[in-house]
Amino acid sequence: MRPETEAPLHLMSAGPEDEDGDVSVVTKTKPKTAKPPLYKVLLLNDDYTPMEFVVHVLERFFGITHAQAVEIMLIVHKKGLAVVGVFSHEIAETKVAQVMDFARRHQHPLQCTMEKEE
Ligand code: TYC
Repeated sequence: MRPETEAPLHLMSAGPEDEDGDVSVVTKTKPKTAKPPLYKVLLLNDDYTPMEFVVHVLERFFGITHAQAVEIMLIVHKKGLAVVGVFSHEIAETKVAQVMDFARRHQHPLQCTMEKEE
């Protein structure tokens, strides 16, 4: 657009082209909204909780298949701990509470914790 013919902002056409054939493109930068942090839910090994109980907990509260649950349980058993899933703070807190409550009610010392990612 030639500067000398430039109209005041409030009189400018909203259409795609002005009288010079210039196409106006509205560019907007999206305001950045901080991403909410994610939390890893960790399952810890112990010497007393039965393997089948851990597998059941994983299937029940983390919606994974029996085969995946066995895999994760064995990782925890061999390595000491494993990440079971990654969730928002609220969901992670709920999962931890569900696992801890279920283990306590069955008198198993199974421990589940959460940890902020990165
Ligand atoms: N180590 C337990 C056992 O030998 C099994 C176990 C696995 C316990 C995973 C806790 O998070 C756990 N019975």
